[in-house]
Amino acid sequence: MAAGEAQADCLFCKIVAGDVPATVVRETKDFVAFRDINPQAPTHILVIPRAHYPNAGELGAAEPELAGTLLAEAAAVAAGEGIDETGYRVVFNTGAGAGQTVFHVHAHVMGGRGLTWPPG
Ligand code: D5M
Repeated sequence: MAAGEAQADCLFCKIVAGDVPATVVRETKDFVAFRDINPQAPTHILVIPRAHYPNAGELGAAEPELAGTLLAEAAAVAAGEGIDETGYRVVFNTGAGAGQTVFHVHAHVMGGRGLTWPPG
């Protein structure tokens, strides 16, 4: 398998392909942002690269420029949702032990309520 190639068994690759429906809020040549199906905050959006990388570390190692642009996309989504002024959180769960359940890198962009620290 070539790095970045779509995976037949990947849920988020299916969303990128349009084979699984999602509530898309923003799309660019390289990224898709859609509402999380199980929101943990009033605003909870997932930002994914169209290319398949299993997690943030692997994306950063293989495509550092794309990884950097993902942060800009997260900020653009937060601004589009109007949560940039009040504060928001960008999370990359990495590994099952940290709660990652979908192994296609995704930034959780969450806001719209006060967020406490540390997270669970
Ligand atoms: O985050 C994976 C996230 O993906 C989790 O918050 C639920 C969300 N999810 C799962 N299936 C869907 C679909 N079909 N649409 C939108 N959101 C979805 P993780 O960090 O891997 O636990």
